[in-house]
Formats: sequence, structure tokens, C-alpha cells
Amino acid sequence: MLPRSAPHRPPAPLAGGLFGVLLLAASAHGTAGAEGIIRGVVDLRRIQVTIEARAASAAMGIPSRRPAELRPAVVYLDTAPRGAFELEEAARATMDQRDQTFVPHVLAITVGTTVDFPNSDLVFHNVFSLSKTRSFDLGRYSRGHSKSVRFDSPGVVQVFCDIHSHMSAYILVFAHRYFAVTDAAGRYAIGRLPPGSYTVAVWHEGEVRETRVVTVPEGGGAVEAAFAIR
Ligand SMILES: [Cu+2]
Repeated sequence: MLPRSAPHRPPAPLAGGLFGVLLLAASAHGTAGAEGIIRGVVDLRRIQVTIEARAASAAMGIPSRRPAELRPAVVYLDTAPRGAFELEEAARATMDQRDQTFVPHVLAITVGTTVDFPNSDLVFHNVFSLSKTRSFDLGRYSRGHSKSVRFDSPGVVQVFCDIHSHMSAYILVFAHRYFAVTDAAGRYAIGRLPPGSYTVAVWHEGEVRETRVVTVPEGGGAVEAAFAIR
């Protein structure tokens, strides 16, 4: 069973201040049973070029192993509907260490999720985080071994390797299930939404890049919301 204490916990302070805000949207008056979906594309092309150029010049010889599609955005509701905090089951997720890269680069989970950190490389890694949301240090371990961390507070956790300074990743921990990581084409979809107005936030590489109020009409249905991150 998952703890149901998440909504009563004060939001974790975060850069940007938006992430931990967990307000309840007025949604009880919608058509009974009507559900909507907010979906669209986050255009990351411009910012990816910038990031890759910066990384290439900063790394000086460390080959970039991350094509643009592996640095996805996360789209989420800053205001979650009623009932959003009734998470059904304890979840499990994986962040692999492969080719001296965390895979995936961005992992989005709900509170109470345990993340496994297997080492799939021939070299040792030492996964750690100094994040206020959840700090940990897994120590060094070799190929075929794994350690896990449970995340019980919402917020952003930046993950590093103590041995390889070019390794980094993000884990976004949500107190509700209304979030989506963009796919290789930048698409996202947040479904099973009661009618109402929601603040949709787009996060990318440690920052909230844009927020916008999107309304799911009384009758439900699909609402398109496109974003362009520059
Ligand atoms: Cu490493």
C-alpha cells in the first residue's frame, strides 16, 4: 500500500517554485464520467541544438551519447484534479547505467516509487544525489549489481555519478499521476482528466520553461496544447 499522506505534506521547495504546488482544481461539477485528455507536441529542436553545442564545447572530446530525443521534456499539471492523489499501487522503475550514461536521462515517477539503478557497464559507477527532495549515495558497484532508492517526496532529483562527471540524469517525483515524458517526436498526452482548467507546465533540463492554463470542457474530449521551447 502506498502512503496517502502525499497531499498533506507541504510541497518541497524547488527552483522555479511551480513544481511542488499541488492545488485542487474545481472539477466536481463536470458531466458525470466525462474525461478529457490534454495532448500535443513540445518542440525542442531549437534548445536541443543549443544544448548539444554547449555540451560539445564544454566536454572537449567526450563524445555526446545523447541525441536530442533522449533529453525529453516533462509535461505535467501544476494543478491536479480531485482524487489525483489516490495512487493505486507501489510502483517500480529503472534507471540503467549503460555506456557511461544514465538511461533514461529523464525519469518521471509518482511518490512511493522505488527506482532500481543497475550497472550494465564493465566499469564501476557510483550513483548519488545531493538533491533536497531525496539525497543518497549508492557507493561503487560493478556490472550486474543493482541498488534501489525509494522516493517519498515530490520534487526534482538530479542524479550524478561520483566517478564519471559527465554522467547526469533527472528524476521527477510527482504527488499525482498527471504527467508525461515526451516521446522521440516530442509528443505527450495526459489522460483521464475530469473537466476543468489546469495549469500545464513544461519542464526541460532542470527548469520549468513554460506554463499555460488549459481547459478540458464539460463534455471531456481531447484538447491540443503545443509548446515550443527556445
Ligand atoms: Cu559512472
